Amino acid sequence: MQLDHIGLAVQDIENTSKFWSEAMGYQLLLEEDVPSMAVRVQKLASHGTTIELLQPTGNEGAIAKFLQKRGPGIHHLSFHIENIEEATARFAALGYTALYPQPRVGAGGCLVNFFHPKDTHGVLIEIAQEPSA
Ligand code: CMX
Repeated sequence: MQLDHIGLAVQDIENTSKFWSEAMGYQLLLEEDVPSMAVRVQKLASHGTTIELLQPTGNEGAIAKFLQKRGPGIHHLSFHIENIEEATARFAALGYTALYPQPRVGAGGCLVNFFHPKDTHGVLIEIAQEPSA
């Protein structure tokens, strides 16, 4: 599976983005609110590596909870897959149950699902299918 992006939970998306663009040389690809996840998202890329910044839009949701418990930092690894239904079924056959019964729409219109870090050795795994696939 190809790594699509590294998701970072951030308190201040503008300041974090400034660091990634001016110090790290990353270019802004996308900026949007994802209401289903209660986050504002920026994707920045350089040399084939994509970083996703996630700032909560309120006090609820996975990113708000993560920040309250842990503070800013690496939140998840996201992997590109061609067919999310097939991938979810393959994981299930191996004993790894996705968080959502059906994929949800994430940033950039991708269909996404997740595997709990308690099942995946401490790392939250996202699988993501491009909207056109
Ligand atoms: N990475 C590693 N460990 C994590 C974690 C993460 N991102 N989030 C939680 N944990 C750990 C906690 O540290 C805790 O461990 P301990 O029990 O040892 O203390 C345990 O998991 C449970 O933590 P929690 O705070 O009670 O978290 P929940 O189980 O309520 O929620 C999760 C965790 C994965 C189910 C939730 O974050 C979730 O639903 N995530 C999927 C959706 C999501 O992340 N959306 C954000 C936007 C994504 C996007 O748009 O790309």
